[in-house]
Amino acid sequence: MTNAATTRAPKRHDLGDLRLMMRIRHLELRLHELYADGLLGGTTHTCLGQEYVPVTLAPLIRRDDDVFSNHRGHGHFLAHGGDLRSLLAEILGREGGASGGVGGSQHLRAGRFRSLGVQGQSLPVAAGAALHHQHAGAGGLACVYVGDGTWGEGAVYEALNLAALWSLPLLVVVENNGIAQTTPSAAHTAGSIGRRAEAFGVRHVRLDDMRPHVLRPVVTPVVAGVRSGTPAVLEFRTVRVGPHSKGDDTRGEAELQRVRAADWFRSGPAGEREWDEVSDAEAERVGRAIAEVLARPEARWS
Ligand SMILES: Cc1ncc(C[n+]2csc(CCOP(=O)(O)OP(=O)(O)O)c2C)c(N)n1
Repeated sequence: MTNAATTRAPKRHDLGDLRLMMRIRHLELRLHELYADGLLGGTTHTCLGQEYVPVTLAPLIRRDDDVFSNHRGHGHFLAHGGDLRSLLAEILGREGGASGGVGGSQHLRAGRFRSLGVQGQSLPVAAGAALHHQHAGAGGLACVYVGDGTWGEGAVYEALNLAALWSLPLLVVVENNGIAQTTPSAAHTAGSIGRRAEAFGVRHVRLDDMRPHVLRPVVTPVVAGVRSGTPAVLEFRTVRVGPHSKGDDTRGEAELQRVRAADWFRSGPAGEREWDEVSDAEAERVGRAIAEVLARPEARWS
């Protein structure tokens, strides 16, 4: 198990990373407003606070890799090459959505990127995709995003077992935000994710920083190792800044204050010249996309 907390790196974000993080942030903020205004049907789970995780990994994942996302997948989708308007159209049930506008927030598809909300289901499927990549021999991998609460699903361990046994190119990305819906991790996880991975002989790296340019040099060799058959678990220690879904946040004020203080969006500006400029530009970009998508006809079942 490695603890990869680093504090000596330069402060500045890469501009491309910052733009993408801001785009995801402003999208997620607007989705809560759209829901409140009755313009978003069904449900949605935002990744507020966690945007930097897929942004860190994005340049390391190839278009021919398989990416499996979960219920909190908007940031994953955008970071792994999904289009903003097709995401919005899917969430808002309009024409041109990533899954025809009838799947909604949890059913996104772009190339070899797919999301589904059933916890734990994706790990065995990702292990199967990793087996395919192993057979194909082109250095591809399967990357799967899960939350800490999902480690309560037995399928996680079946997949880890086979990944280790067969040396599968499987990258498990854990966004450990310390809570599963309303249950704090301490109330649902005995031991630790690191020790559980270790029990199968699967490499585990814990990541405490929240800046892509600091994290990327740490995860790059791990991803390269996965491509050559050393499966790995990357555990990002992160925060869920928003509610679980729409208005369902049961955390007390003290905990919410701790979480907000750790949010990259609030704690970032020191030494970042372009922060406000990039934030405003991305907010505007998201606003334009929403206006355009809302003007489209509703998606139809065919
Ligand atoms: C098999 C299954 N059981 C229950 C749910 C309902 N559910 C959706 S998200 C969630 C909590 C997930 O927690 P975690 O894995 O920590 O991810 P987070 O929401 O914190 O990102 C639950 C219980 C589900 N989607 N799938």
